[in-house]
Amino acid sequence: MAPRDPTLLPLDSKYIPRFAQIATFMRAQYRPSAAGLDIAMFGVPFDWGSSNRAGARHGPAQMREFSRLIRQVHFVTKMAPFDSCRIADIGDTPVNPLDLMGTLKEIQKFAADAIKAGAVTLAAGGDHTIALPLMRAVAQKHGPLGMLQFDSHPDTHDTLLNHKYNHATCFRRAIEESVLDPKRHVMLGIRGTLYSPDDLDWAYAKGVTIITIEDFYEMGVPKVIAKIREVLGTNKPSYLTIDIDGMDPTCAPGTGAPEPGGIMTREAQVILRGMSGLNWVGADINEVSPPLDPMGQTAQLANNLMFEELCLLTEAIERRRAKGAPKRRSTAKAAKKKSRTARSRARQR
Ligand SMILES: [Mn+2]
Repeated sequence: MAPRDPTLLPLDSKYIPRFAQIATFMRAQYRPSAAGLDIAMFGVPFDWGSSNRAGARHGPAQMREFSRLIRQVHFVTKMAPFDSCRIADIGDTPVNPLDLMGTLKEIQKFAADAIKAGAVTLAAGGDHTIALPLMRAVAQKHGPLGMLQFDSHPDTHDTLLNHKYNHATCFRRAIEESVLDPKRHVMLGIRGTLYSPDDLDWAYAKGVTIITIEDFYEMGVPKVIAKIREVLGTNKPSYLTIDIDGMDPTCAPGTGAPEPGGIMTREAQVILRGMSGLNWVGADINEVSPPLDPMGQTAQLANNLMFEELCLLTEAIERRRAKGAPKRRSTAKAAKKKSRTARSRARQR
């Protein structure tokens, strides 16, 4: 298949060594805006919503550097996102490390501009706070969103350190603002010591589906996939957020609040591949903290999961495109007519 836009193909590592040239996500082309794109990848170098060990502000830079290793075709499905969609890295959102609330506004505006230009957003954080402004922008277009949240923490506290906007409260705010529909919200991988025994009660009371790590290992991967699909549904708009601390710390040590006993790499890959056919309208990956993992093992994993997200978004765009296209029957009729005309012309010759 010819690529949708040959000028937007990533650097091909078969011909241009991986260590050469400027780093972008997955070696994609850089574009200064989302105009003309189907999918806009960007960084959100923000970590002033972190309550403890920061460093995720450096996540996008390290992820770009390590994403030189990503190739262009999915190993299992053979999907080639850069062939069927127009995809580029549009840089980072504006940020001001001395202004939390102002930066959240900037992130939201940046994402909203990309969406207005016609693109679906795929962001790399940044701490998990970034999901709130990103989802606000996506919900402006699609209404309240369903969501799969890979995470070890629920992020549905009311306040942390007396502050309402941070990486432990973002999804409580999203539900309160009707950006996120709690009935179509699945948390996956929740674990770790609690502040108090009722930490999860608010989310349960709202109707959030919480698959704790205990549930996860009891159910097994196929049942977990089926449950997520059932809750999100295939038609309504869904958002995918991956907090890298949902992964086991042996797989992803470089994150602010690691919780032992989490999801392993292979399990995460299989679950994400089980999410095809859903109506994904945006995605992010977050909480990669390079100062806590200068070797980049965490970023390396994050990039592979980001590629899975890119494939899910691509497939959802293809499905929406096919729905918008004329029905197959009329296309077949037109083709038949065309070939008849061609045949009669050939006869005339
Ligand atoms: Mn989180």
